[in-house]
Amino acid sequence: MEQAPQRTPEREAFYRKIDGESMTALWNVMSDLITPQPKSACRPHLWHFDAIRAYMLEAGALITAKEAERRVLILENPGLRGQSKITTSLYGGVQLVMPGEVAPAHRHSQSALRFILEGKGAHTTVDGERTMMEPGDFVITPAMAWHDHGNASPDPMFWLDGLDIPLVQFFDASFAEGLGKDEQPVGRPEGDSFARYGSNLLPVDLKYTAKSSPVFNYPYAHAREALEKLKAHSDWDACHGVKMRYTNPVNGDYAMSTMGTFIQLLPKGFSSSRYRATDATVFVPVEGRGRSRIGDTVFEWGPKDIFVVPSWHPVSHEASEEAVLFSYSDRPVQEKLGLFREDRGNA
Ligand code: 1HN
Repeated sequence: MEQAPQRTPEREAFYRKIDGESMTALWNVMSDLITPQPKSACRPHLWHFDAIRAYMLEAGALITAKEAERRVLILENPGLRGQSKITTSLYGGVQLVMPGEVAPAHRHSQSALRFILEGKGAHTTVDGERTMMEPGDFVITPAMAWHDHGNASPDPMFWLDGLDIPLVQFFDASFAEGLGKDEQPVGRPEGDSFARYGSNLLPVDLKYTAKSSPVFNYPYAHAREALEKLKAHSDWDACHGVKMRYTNPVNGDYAMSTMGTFIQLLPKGFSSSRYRATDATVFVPVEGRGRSRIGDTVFEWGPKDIFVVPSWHPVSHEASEEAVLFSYSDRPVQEKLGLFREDRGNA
């Protein structure tokens, strides 16, 4: 794209005149609109879990989950402060539910994922079915599904919330309502969805049209077992190690329509090839330690830390111990719109 044309007194006078009519000249802004490569305010950033955890416990003493509705500290990308965004298109936050607390039932058009960081024995109820949550579990709250959380365990429970809030905001399509009580009625036994849809079986006459997977808890134990088997083959991907995406068993699509979710294993000592893609990605190491280079920035990470790789920034990972990383991005949306692009170097 060409740079903006020179400004002359005649042109300036013209711009002022049309400015009053809510018009502006494309030729002055075109090169900012149509950039040769993605140009984002989103920055690489890492939050250490220890720091998040300490602040969350402080928040735990300041406000109840009930009063807050959701006791969450938003992870705001430093390049996007004040916008409640972890990347340009997605939201991230860490939620704390203390023993005995409930986060009351509500629903909204934003879809949410939970990735459990610490604690065991808290539950979430989604559209009438309850599931217990454990570290490493990936749990879905689909758009407009009633959901409430509770913690009957003796320990605080922490998880990462990923939502498509900025996407819904972009489309001006937000709807939300409260149920008016803490907990929704439970209508199905625990484990019903998993038995029905998550066992490599489907109900024989299933006609399923919802956008989100009918499985809403993808237990870590299952994903971990798969990675453990696959790592032995050593046909590791040069950019990703052993990387899998969570799927909707009905159609093989992503588990959620607006957010792609992934789990990958980096073998001990593995050093990945440089990779870049248009989907800015939020990573959460679950096990192991390592470092990631994002452009000129290097992050050292361990379990439960959270870091962001912005769109089109080259990233490479090194695992000093065998590591497992969960991640999420807007890749399904970009793929559906024909916008997704990746660059594997020559790997
Ligand atoms: C929400 O419903 C939850 O249900 C968490 O746990 C975070 C952030 C913004 C809007 C709704 C939850 C949220 C949220």
